[in-house]
Amino acid sequence: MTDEVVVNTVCAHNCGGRSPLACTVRDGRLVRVAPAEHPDCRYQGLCVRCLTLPQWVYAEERIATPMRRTGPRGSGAFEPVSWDQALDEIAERFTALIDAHGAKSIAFSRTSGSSQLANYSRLAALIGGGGSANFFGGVDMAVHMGLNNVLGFKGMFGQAANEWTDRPNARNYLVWGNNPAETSMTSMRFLLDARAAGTEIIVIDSRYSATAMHATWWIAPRPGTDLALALGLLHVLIDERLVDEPFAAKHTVAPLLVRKDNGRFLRQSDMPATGSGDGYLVIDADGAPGDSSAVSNPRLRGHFEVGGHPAATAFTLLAELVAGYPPGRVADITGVAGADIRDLARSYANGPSTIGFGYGVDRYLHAEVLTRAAATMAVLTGNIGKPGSGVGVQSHGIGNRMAALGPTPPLPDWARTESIPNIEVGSRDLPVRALFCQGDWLNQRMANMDRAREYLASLEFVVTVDHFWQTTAEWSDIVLPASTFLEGRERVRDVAMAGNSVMLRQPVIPPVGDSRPDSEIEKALAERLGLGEHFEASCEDLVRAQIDGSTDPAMQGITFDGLLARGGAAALKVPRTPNVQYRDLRFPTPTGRAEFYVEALAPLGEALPVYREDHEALPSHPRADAYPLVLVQAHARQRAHSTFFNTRWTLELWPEPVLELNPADADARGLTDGDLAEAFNGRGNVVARVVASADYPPGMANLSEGWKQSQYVAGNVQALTNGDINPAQRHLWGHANIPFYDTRVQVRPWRGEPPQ
Ligand SMILES: Nc1nc2c(c(=O)[nH]1)N[C@H]1C(S)=C(S)[C@@H](COP(=O)(O)OP(=O)(O)OC[C@H]3O[C@@H](n4cnc5c(=O)[nH]c(N)nc54)[C@H](O)[C@@H]3O)O[C@H]1N2
Ligand SMILES: Nc1nc2c(c(=O)[nH]1)N[C@H]1C(S)=C(S)[C@@H](COP(=O)(O)OP(=O)(O)OC[C@H]3O[C@@H](n4cnc5c(=O)[nH]c(N)nc54)[C@H](O)[C@@H]3O)O[C@H]1N2
Ligand code: SF4
Ligand SMILES: [Mo]
Repeated sequence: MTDEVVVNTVCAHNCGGRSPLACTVRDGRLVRVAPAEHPDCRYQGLCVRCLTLPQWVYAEERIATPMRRTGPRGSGAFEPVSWDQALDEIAERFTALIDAHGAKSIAFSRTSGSSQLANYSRLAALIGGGGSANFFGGVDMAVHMGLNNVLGFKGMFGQAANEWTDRPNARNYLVWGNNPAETSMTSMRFLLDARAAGTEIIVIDSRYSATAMHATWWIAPRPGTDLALALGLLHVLIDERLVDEPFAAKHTVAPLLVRKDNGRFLRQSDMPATGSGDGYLVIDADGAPGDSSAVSNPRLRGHFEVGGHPAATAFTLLAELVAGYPPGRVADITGVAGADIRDLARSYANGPSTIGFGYGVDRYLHAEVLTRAAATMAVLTGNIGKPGSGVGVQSHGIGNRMAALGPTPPLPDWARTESIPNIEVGSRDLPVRALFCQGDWLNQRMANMDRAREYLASLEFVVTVDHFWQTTAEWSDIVLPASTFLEGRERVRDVAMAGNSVMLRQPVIPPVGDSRPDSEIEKALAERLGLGEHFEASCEDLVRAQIDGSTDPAMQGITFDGLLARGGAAALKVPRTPNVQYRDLRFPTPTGRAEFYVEALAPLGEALPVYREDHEALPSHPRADAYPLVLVQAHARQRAHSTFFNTRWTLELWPEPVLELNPADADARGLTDGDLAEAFNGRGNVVARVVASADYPPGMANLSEGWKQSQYVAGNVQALTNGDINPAQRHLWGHANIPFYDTRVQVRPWRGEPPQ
C-alpha cells in the first residue's frame, strides 16, 4: 500500500515570493508540488518553476557525500570522505588558523536564498571567541542606499514601495528598472489589476521587457542613463512650477540654507551673535533668518548672506543643478524624446503617482544617485505617504506588513563578525586566509570572476557547502552536501514572513542521500570548535521562542503550536487596506526632513544628485570604442539565479545560455539566430548562442545571470562583469554595490571548438 501525505511548507528560493507550497510525499519521496492555501488569498500562488521541485531535489548534480580534494585546486579531483573526517578536518584547520592568525583569518560567505537559521551566521559570530570575517553584500544595495539617504534609514534593504495591493490607487505607476512579469511572478497580477483600474502603467526599461509588453507607456532610456532622465524630469517639475511648494517647505530640506564654503547646512551654531545648538536656519517671508522649527513660511528660493556666511537654499542649489538638464539635452543623453520627458513630468506631478524600483537600475556604478533623484521627485511633488503615492523598491514583493518576531537566542556581547564587502576582495590586503562558503561565491557573488578566482586560489583553505556541485566547490578543499529547504529531520526548520502572513518552513522529506541540513552542519562544527553550548536549542525550539516571544500586536493570538495545528501558516492581525510607507510623513534623517541634499557627501561633491560620466555603460566611457555593447544580465524567468539550472522541464524551455542582441548589432557582426558568438572585454569572455531580438535596442545585449559553468560553451558571463567600487557608497555605508550591468563588451563569431 502506498503511503501518501501532503505537507505544507514555504518556498525558500530567492525570488522573493515566499509562496506557500503543498508538497505531496509518496512513500517518503517528494512527487508533486502545488500551491498551498495562502492565509491572505490575494497573495495565493506559486510559479511554474516550483512545479519542478521534485526534479530539483533528486537531481543527479546533487553532491552525494562529503568530498576532500586530492588533486591541485580546480582540477576536479576529489575523494569521498565521511562526515566525521570532513568536519574534523575543518575544525582542525580552523583551530590552527585561529591560533596562528586570529578568527578574522576565516571568512564566511552565504547564498542569498539561505534562511536565518541555516546560514552559519551564529557560528561565524562566535568562532575564535571574537567572530570571523564576513564576505558580504554587493547586490541589491545601491537603490536602497539612495532612498535611505533621502527618506531616512530603514535598514540596508529596507526601502520598500507601498504594498503591491496599493497599485490600483495610483493614477501613474512608474515601473523603473523592474521586470515583475519575470522576477516577481506572483505579484505581477497587481500591476495588471492596476491597469484594469485605469492606472497608467509607465515602464521605464531600456529593453522591451516582458513587463513593458503590459505597459500603457514604455520609456526606454539608454542603459545607465536613468539619472539624466530623472534630472530632466526634475528640471521640468521645477521649470513648470509643478512642485508642491508648501509640502516641500514643510517636509523637505528645500528651505534650509546651505553654506557655500563647506557645503554644510547653516546651523544656529554658525551664527556668532545669536546662536548655539543644531537648529537649521531658513529665511522667513520678510527675509530674516530664523530657526527652521519656528518659521512657518520659509523661502524656498534665493542666495543670502547670513551671519557672514554666503548661503543658498537647498532648493535653489537643486534648481541650479537641474537647470543644466533641459529636455533637449536629456534627450541627447538618454534617447528619450524631449516631449516625452515633459509629458512624463507633468503626468507624474498630477498624482497620485508611485515609483516602484527594481534592481535593474541597481547594478550601475552610481545607482544610488538615481534613487536619490527619484525620491526627490516624490518629495517635491508630495507623492509620498498616501494611497497610490510613494517611492521605493518593489522587487521581491516587499512592502507588505511584517511583524517583529521574538529574539533569537542571545549571543554574548563580543560575538560579531567583521563585514568585508565582496567587491573589495582582491583589491586590498585582507586578513583572510580561509573561506567557509555557503553556495557559489565565484559564480554568483563576485564580478570579474577570473580575478576573484585568483583570490580564491590564493587562500590556504576553502570549504563549500551546497546542494549541487558548482564552481566554488571545484576550487575548494572540502565540499559538504547540504539538504535543501524541503529536507530535514526536525518538524520545523525556520519561519518566514510574507504576504501579511507568518509561515513555518516545515521539511517535507528526510535528507536526500548523505546530505545534512545547514543547521546540523553548523551545530556539528560548533561542537568541534568548543562552541556547542550555544547550539543546544533545535531549530524548532528557536522558532517556537521567536513566535511565542513576539510582542508585536500583529502576532496577537498566533502561537507556535497553533500554527503547526493549522498547517503552518496564519494571517497577521493587520488591516486589509494596503500598507502605505511614510504615512506619518516622518523621515528619520538627521534633519527630520526628506533630504535631497546629503550633507555628508558634500566633501565628495555629491551632496546633490550629480550626474557623473565615469561609469562604463555610458557611450562617453573610454572603453566604449573597443567595447561598443552594454551587456546586462537580467534575471531570468526560468531560474531563481542558478536554482532550477538543472531541472528537466525548465531546460526544455531554455536549454542553454543565450546572448540576446539587437538584429542590427548581430547583422553587423555576421551573426544570425543560433550562431555561437563570443562576448569579450579584456576582463574575460563568454561564448553562447545568439538570439537576435528587436526587444533590445542597438548597443544593448543580455546574457542572464545564474547559468552554471558546466552550461557554457566557453567562458562565463561573470568573467566579463564590472567590479568597480563607488567611493561615495564606500564613504557613507562602508560597502559598495557591484555594478554588474555597467559592463561593456564586443561580440564576434566564435571560431573555437563547438560544444560536445
Ligand atoms: N525568475 C526570477 N525571479 C527573480 C530572480 C531570478 O533570478 N529569477 N532573482 C530575484 C532577485 S535576488 C532580484 S535582485 C530580482 C531582480 O529582478 P528585477 O528587479 O526585475 O531586476 P533585473 O531583472 O535585474 O532587471 C529589471 C529590468 O531592468 C532593465 N534594465 C537594465 N538596465 C537598465 C537601465 O539602465 N535602465 C532601466 N530603466 N532599465 C534597465 C532590464 O532590461 C530588466 O528588464 O529578481 C528576483 N526574482
Ligand atoms: N552577473 C550577475 N551576477 C549576479 C546578479 C546579476 O544581476 N548579474 N545578481 C546578483 C543578485 S541580485 C543576487 S541576489 C545574487 C544571488 O546569488 P546567490 O543567492 O548566491 O545565488 P543562487 O544561485 O540562488 O545560489 C547560489 C548557490 O547556493 C546554493 N544554495 C541555495 N540555497 C542553499 C542553502 O540553503 N544551503 C546551501 N548550503 N546552499 C544553498 C545553490 O545551490 C547555488 O549553487 O546573485 C548576484 N549575482
Ligand atoms: S520560486 Fe518564487 S514564485 Fe516560485 S514558488 Fe518559489 S517563491 Fe514562489
Ligand atoms: Mo538579488
